[in-house]
Amino acid sequence: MKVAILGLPKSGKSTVFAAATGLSVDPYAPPEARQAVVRVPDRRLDYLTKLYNPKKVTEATIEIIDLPGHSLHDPKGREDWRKQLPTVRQVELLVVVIRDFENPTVPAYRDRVDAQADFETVWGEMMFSDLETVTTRVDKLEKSLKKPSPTHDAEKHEMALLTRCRVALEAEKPLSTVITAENERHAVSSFGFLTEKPLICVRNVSDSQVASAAPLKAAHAADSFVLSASIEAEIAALDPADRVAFLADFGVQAAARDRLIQTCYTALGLISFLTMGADEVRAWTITKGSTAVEAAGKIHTDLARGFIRAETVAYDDLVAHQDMKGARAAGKVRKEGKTYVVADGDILNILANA
Ligand SMILES: Nc1nc2c(ncn2[C@@H]2O[C@H](COP(=O)(O)OP(=O)(O)OP(=O)(O)O)[C@@H](O)[C@H]2O)c(=O)[nH]1
Ligand SMILES: [Mg+2]
Repeated sequence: MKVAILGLPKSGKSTVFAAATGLSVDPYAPPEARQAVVRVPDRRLDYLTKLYNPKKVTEATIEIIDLPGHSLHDPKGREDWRKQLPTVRQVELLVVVIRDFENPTVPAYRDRVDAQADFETVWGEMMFSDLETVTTRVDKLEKSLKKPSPTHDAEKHEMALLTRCRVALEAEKPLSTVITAENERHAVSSFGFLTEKPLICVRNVSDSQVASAAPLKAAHAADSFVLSASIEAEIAALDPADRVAFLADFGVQAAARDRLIQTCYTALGLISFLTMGADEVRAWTITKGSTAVEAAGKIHTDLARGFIRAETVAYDDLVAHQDMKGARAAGKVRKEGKTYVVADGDILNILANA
């Protein structure tokens, strides 16, 4: 999974990135794009590791990209925003960080702190960028449709779809409201439309506001939540054992890192299944609704091809009966076929013909 963090200048993006990745980001470094792979914390792996003492433990991972902010109110800034679009178009999910903290040493965007207006600015620019892409392509198609060509029918279809896209964007509706069918999604996937991607809106508030502030109104966001990037940065530096108490002092329940990762999973409709053995205990990411044979294919294409069955036990059942032996004795280990829909936390052992 690939995620990009974006927003206006000095909204706290790199601080959120640092908190999520555990990396330290030099506040005086020139604004630049950074990238890191984050391991997804999963308590279930800890339990399985204790049981099996495997040679290797592999968590699911998320790739996070931190982008510098640009002023969207001057031509140079908008030019720079445009330059980073190819990177943004590749990701599956956008995290927009909006500033809502007072700090006299950090200049505010347009000299005022107005979180709701800032969100609208970023969102408006996303719509505008998609409209530009759509318009450019429509103009091209208009020309080529005037001449006979072997791809005429396909182009006509594309034209109809993009015309609907243009109408929606002009009416300030995101493309996620237009592109709903799987074949449409496929047809426009190469454009990487921003307003088609799930978006998480993060309101970055001062320490004193974090317990009371409400999430921003972000109409088309998959989720909207509040954090204090400066608290998060402090937590990242603490011993894990001290984190809960530290957060409780601010009235915060969980570190935003965990919430952010969880929200990314939910927004993308992802779940994890687990595999275990003496060699490796591992978490794998799949889309909700995936079948056993699709899960097998995630591990190895050969396992999908030769699939016989999946020996399955729910993580909670395993824990309730201590180990595999206990779960088996209690009749909790099932034999499932190709079309079994895998549930979050299922432990799978795939049997396949070589
Ligand atoms: N008081 C306070 N300061 C913050 C908070 N979040 C970020 N800052 C400070 O604001 C400055 C900018 O934060 P960054 O995380 O670098 O902001 P950014 O969005 O990555 O900035 P650009 O990449 O330059 O667009 C840093 O000096 C941070 O320490 C916060 O929640 N509270
Ligand atoms: Mg930054």
